[in-house]
Amino acid sequence: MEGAQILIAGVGGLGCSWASKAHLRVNADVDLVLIDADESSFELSKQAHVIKLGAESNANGCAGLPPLGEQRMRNLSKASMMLLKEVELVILLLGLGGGTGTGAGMEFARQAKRSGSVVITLAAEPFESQKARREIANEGLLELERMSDICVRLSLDRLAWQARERGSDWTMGALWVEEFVEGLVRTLMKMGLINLDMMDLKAIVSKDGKSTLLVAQGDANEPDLLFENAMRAPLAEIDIFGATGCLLQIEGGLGMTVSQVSQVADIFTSRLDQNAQVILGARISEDLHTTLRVVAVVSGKETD
Ligand SMILES: Nc1nc2c(ncn2[C@@H]2O[C@H](COP(=O)(O)OP(=O)(O)OP(=O)(O)O)[C@@H](O)[C@H]2O)c(=O)[nH]1
Ligand SMILES: [Mg+2]
Repeated sequence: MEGAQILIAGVGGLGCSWASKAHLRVNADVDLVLIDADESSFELSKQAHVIKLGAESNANGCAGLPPLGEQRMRNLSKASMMLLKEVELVILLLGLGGGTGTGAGMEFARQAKRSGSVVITLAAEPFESQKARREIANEGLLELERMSDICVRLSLDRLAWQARERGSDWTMGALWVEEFVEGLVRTLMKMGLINLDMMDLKAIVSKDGKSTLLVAQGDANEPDLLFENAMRAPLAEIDIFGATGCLLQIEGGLGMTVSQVSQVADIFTSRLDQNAQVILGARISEDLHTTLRVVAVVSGKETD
């Protein structure tokens, strides 16, 4: 896979904010689209394609009404299908609980699938205390999961809590999302030492059951810590036990050894089903020095 066509898509207020920040880290390599009814979201990036939902600019967005967001997105399917034409992978970022992210986000995922893309969605769940928003979120989530090859649910409570621990801007918790998207894009963009490509990704995500994603970075000599880091991600649920498929990409500096790669691979696959299909890739990136970066796409989990 020489340069897969990847599109980062942000939908709604939080989605656009996350997507534009994540895109700054990889902007030479991938496209960005911002989708919102609220034009102020488009000021976040100069490089973005924009899709404006609804006729007039409206700071209320889609007013907390997912069906309105969905309808407006459907009306613009011509524009989005044009944009999606050559795209192989969509990384979709949104916050559930409002009208735009929930409604238009789900419809955009549907359009992306229809045009043949693999869709990886990062969906933030509203804070526990936001009861009304959580109800809206739950309504939209099922369909969003159905439309995505992988739907990773982020817990805003966990995200805010961890961001606070790291002393970063907890209001958005964007740092973790930026790192996650960067790891994912860098992994899926280029060819590895062992060749992984979009077909491998499709083979893994097409398994029955749920899929999730782990991304971690850490010292090459501390594989246990690396795994712990991955498990500490602010996901709404992390359960890889018994999964039947795993695509594991390990990236390290020039000094990365075969034994480091196999130790990390052992740890990340030890909880999978013993007959799991594991596709392993490894790549050297000079800028990583003694750090390893691991991206694991885990699929075929039992649905609950
Ligand atoms: N951490 C954090 N979460 C936010 C912030 N703004 C919104 N959210 C969360 O993200 C969810 C979606 O909010 P938005 O992205 O603003 O909603 P939208 O998709 O634009 O929807 P409408 O404006 O109703 O059309 C909400 O349920 C909030 O819980 C923020 O600044 N920080
Ligand atoms: Mg909004």
